[in-house]
Amino acid sequence: MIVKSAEFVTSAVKPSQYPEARHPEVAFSGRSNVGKSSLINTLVNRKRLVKTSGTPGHTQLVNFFLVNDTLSLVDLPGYGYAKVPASVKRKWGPMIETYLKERETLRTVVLIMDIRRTPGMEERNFIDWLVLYHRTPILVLTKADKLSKTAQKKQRRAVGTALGVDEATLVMFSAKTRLGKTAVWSAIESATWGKIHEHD
Ligand SMILES: Nc1nc2c(ncn2[C@@H]2O[C@H](COP(=O)(O)OP(=O)(O)O)[C@@H](O)[C@H]2O)c(=O)[nH]1
Ligand SMILES: [Mg+2]
Repeated sequence: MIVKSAEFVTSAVKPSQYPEARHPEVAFSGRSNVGKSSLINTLVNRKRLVKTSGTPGHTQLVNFFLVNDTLSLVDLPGYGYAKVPASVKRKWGPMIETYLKERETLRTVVLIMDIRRTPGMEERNFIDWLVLYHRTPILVLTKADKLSKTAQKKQRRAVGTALGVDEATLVMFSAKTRLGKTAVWSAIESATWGKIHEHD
């Protein structure tokens, strides 16, 4: 994907605030602080289109962005962060569930995980749930730069086993080195338009 433009559209706390569903949409999900905003910024070649943060768990907003006036990117609030108050968690779950179930333009979900942390039931359940709703996710292991090549390979295998998926389907990524940027775009493009675009 050659990104010519990327703009912020809106922030929403509830479905009535979502922008009209006019473009194919890709949602990004992951635990707070996993590197979700950094990944989106890397994809669109921007430093700060999406705000990154050292203090996770605060934004409980769904942020919408538009790329090339044709593709909608959605930054979902991070889940599984202990410091999020229970009241927020109670609201977050149903809100995100409704979005993922009912957004008719949603083409795929990019599930971002820290390569250093072997995922558990939380991720397995989430993936199963997504598959049930025909939202088979693109699985990305980010912060790969934090591990040596050897450790990356080892951890990729461990994550594949933990999730019960073929490790070849796990996309290695780094916002720091831009490793995997083209691979993530290819996966998004093929999920969105059904084929891998020739360019980029
Ligand atoms: N080394 C390294 N740090 C990263 C990477 N991606 C994100 N970070 C850092 O991780 C922290 C959280 O990133 P952010 O994108 O805000 O995470 P979010 O809460 O999931 O949106 C920030 O300090 C980032 O600079 C990466 O690929 N490599
Ligand atoms: Mg973020």
